[in-house]
Amino acid sequence: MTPDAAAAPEKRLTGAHLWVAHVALLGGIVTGLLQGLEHAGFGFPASEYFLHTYYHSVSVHGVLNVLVWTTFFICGFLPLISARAYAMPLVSPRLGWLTFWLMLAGLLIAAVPLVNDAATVMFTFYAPLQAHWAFYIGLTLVVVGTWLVTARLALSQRAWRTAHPGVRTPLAAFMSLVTMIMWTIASLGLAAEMLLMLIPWSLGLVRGTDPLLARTLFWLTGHPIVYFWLLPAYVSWYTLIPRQVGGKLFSDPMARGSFLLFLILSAPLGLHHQVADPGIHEGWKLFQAFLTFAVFFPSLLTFFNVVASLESAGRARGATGWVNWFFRLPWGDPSVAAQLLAMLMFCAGGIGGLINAPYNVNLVVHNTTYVVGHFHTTVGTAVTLTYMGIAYWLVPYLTGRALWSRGLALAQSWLWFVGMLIFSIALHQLGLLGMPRRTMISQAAYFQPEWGALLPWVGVGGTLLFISGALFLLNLLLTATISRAAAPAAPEFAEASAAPSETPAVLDRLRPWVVVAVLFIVIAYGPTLARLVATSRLDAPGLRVW
Ligand code: HAS
Ligand code: CU
Repeated sequence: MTPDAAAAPEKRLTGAHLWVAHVALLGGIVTGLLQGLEHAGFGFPASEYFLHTYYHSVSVHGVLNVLVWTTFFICGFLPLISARAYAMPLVSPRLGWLTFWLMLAGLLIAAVPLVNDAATVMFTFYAPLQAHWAFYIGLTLVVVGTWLVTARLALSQRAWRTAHPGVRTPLAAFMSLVTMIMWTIASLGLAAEMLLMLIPWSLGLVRGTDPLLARTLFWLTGHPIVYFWLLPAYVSWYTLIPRQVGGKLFSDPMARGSFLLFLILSAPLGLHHQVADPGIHEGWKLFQAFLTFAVFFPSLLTFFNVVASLESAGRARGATGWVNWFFRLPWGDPSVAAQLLAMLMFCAGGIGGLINAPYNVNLVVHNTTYVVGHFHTTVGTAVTLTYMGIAYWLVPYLTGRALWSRGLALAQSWLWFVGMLIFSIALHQLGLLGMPRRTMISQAAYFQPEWGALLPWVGVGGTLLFISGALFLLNLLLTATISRAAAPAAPEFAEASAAPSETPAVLDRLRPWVVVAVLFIVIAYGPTLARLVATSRLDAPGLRVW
């Protein structure tokens, strides 16, 4: 069967996910614009009909962008790409649709309090800030939906293996499954926090809660969630981009190895978000700081493998120097250009992450806008701009209509890159000058004069990002509605120079790695969680400070 025929039954389902994702992104860029302008000194247009306060806006912005845009894009993209990779339809389209409706229902349930200013608790929903129970229940349903996506991909892999004994799982399908399994294991922390703590507490069934225990369970999931966002981008960088630029993937075994390292190393290091929290032993914080440097390694493997793939393509296009291969790549293709720019930004964003991680440096940057700068270069660009680049072939593929304007798409990608450079450099610098994150800064009594010169740039960058995001959405909307030309073929998967058959069998198995992943979590978190549970008084009342 051809990949196109195999993926045909998946197209409408993927399209449904993309609609939700892109509507969320629209809300995300509007709130982002208003927040950027607030920092630039324009005030915040609070209103009882729309966004009640600045903090209401930040909560909506975070939830829509990092929880909804990402999750719905991923749950639409990975199944489709898996069906294409297997050249076999996935099992049970009915389960796929059931999952989608469950996730959508969860999203709508959570959206009611969020929009009505009853869940102004940011996307991290730290207790003892207390949201309406519907917010927690709705988000939990979305997470349960993602587990069903994992189940469907796992069942499909089993069906494929039965039909193809002894053959290595196609790389893109393998990576998609590893991503979902990693996320499913990691999300157990969040599930425990929701089901055992936040939901009963917000319903008034228990007297109080424990902020430290809740935060620790949150970050057990909250760190690996960043790799849940990143790995689908890596799927594209490894399995599609080398072909899109006219080359080959450098190494299939190394690519699988990198994903397996993410499977075992993503979760046991969430304490690097809690360096400043009291009540957790320094020894465990240090241990998890070391693991944070360990999970840098699979990204290094990715850097090496993807650069080698791009370089061979550039050389095949006639480049001879040390760096000019990079400029010989097909920069005129918006899907490629967006993703190359995303990779470039990730070089800086990833290094920023390594700066956040050490204990003493974290004390300088924690809770400042430095962290905001970091995550806009990572999830806000490495991930988001890659998803945009994917959408530039995916939406035409789903609708059968060519992209409305390639020129606009190219301009949009560059505008995002430049806007983000301005925006994130300003935020990094402001953070080093001690400016707090998540603050309506124009109202801060402690406003520092040295912030004044940098703040307008936050507004300039935010405005460029808004324009870029709006052009992206407009281009897709016009593609889906009025574009007349027929869509070109979807990109095929890249061949690998080191072929899948050379991959050791152990790099194509999952069970042993899942066991190791769980073991690492138990080692890194067991003692801390056991002590927190044993000493928890569960007596903090819910607060509504807004
Ligand atoms: Fe992070 C906080 C550490 C990666 C997202 N991070 C956050 C928050 C978010 C986030 C959302 O240790 C804020 C959460 C909140 O609200 O409080 N982060 C790291 C480290 C990495 C890292 C060590 N983060 C990410 C990714 C994210 C993300 C990825 C989203 C997708 N982060 C932290 C820490 C904090 C933190 C602390 C807490 C701060 C605090 O105090 O609150 C690393 O995994 C990054 C390794 C990656 C690299 C880049 C490799 C480059 C590649 C590009 C290939 C390029 C090519 C082209 C092929 C070092 C793979 C090249 C071409 C040429 C010509 C050169
Ligand atoms: Cu982290």
